[in-house]
Amino acid sequence: MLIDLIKVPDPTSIDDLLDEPLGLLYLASSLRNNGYEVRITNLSGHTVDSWKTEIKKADLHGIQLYTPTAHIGIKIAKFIKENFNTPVICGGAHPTALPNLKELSVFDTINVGEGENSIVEIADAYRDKKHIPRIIRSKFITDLDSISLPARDLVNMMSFHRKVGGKRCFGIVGSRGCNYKCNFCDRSLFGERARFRSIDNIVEEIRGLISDYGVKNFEFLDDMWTVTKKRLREFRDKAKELNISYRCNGRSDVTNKKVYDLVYDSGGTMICFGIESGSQRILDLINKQTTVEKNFEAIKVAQSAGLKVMGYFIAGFPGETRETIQESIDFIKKSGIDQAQFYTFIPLPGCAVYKDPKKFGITRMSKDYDNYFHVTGKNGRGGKIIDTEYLTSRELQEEVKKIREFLREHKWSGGMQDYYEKDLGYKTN
Ligand code: B12
Repeated sequence: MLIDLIKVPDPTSIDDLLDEPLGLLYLASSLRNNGYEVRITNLSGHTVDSWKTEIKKADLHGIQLYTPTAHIGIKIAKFIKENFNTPVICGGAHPTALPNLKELSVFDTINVGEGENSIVEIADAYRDKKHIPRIIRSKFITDLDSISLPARDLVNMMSFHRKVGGKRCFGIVGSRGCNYKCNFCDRSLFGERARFRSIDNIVEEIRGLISDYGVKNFEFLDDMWTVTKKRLREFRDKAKELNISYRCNGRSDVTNKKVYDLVYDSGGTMICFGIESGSQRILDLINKQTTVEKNFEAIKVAQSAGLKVMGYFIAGFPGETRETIQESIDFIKKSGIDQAQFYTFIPLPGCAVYKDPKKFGITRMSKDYDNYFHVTGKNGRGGKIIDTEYLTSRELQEEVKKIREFLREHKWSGGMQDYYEKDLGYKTN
């Protein structure tokens, strides 16, 4: 039985061809281990309609849906139904947050949650012509080492071009879930408590990537890489002989020079903090559980350990004013951070703001999910979803222009991603 897993194109992205579709490759691996033949149809880079010639018949089609591009995934599902009349299932962050959405009626089965186990159950049911519920809620996989490594051999890995520090880099997910409760984040997919892969399991993946592709530069995509020193120490000891470099995410509230030394000593070259804002009021509204001071300190301490520091910022979280946006810009200027990325706030389904917009002072919230993209790049489109008591979406767009101007003019020391340089004309030292 042939199963076709489809990566939906993302025209909202500045560069849709940076990363392999890791979630689908995890599913593919699991299906293959259970005797299924799998094809990945990667539609990245296609314009909204040019994908049609790429879709070929299979016994079962599976589509991953993110909120801003779900409408394209739905179109693809309708195309498959009209042309082949074969079963189409979906999963991913969007249906996990909103499984009962009317627009999803084209799908025969909807998977809620992580899919490595449930997709096999679903495929078995289709193969054996057995009834299954339309919505399948999968349980969190407690032992992440039991999941087989992503089937990267099904795609041309060298066609993806994410670079960190000027070198090609592959993504690795070291843990799933997050223990924090930021009000902008939807945690329905991986849950509210982090689950960790063993260091041996991660090192095994890295060894495979080095021997298959010769790539020695990585990016840990998960939120919790730096939260325990014990794991970092073990990773440092076990990864030493591999001579790798990597970028990872960190948290300023657990700042401790030892943590950053361990990151550096295990090959870390850059750490990314969710700084979010230069205003304490906004950090508190987000429930970030850290302070502006700690953010400053974390940047300095990480830099003193030899790491470059990147900060993710949000513009337009409810409560934001022109003044607080200026505080974020001032923060960047004062902190000496090496790189920064700004995202306009989007109340992604499932996050606390989406669930109770009034509580956060939202006066209008669009449910036009096609416009739920939050990339500040690509000519500053995105982020026009809410008006608040403090800032309208029109005012936010004016501020975005200022932010883009600032990002272009500021002298960065971190070596920007090529696509940002192209989009914004960033200056690097
Ligand atoms: C890393 C990451 C990225 C990387 C992805 C790297 C990669 N190689 O895939 C990059 C930077 C490219 C990225 C981009 C975007 N991201 Co992102 N990303 C994440 C992050 C941090 C981790 C995701 C992860 O671990 N993936 C690993 C695999 C294992 O998980 P997965 O892909 O979701 O797949 C699993 C399940 O979803 C399910 N599944 C998925 N598809 C299907 C299909 C079927 C048929 C079935 C049965 C199951 C199933 O099974 C998979 C295996 O368990 C999460 C936040 C978080 N910490 O979880 C946000 C997150 C997923 N991203 C998000 C968003 C919004 C985006 C963008 C849409 C941003 C934008 N343009 O506005 C783009 C979409 C890109 C695209 N592919 O179209 C949101 C999604 C919310 C939503 N409702 O859509 C999240 C949840 C962040 C958040 N909390 O707000 N992202």
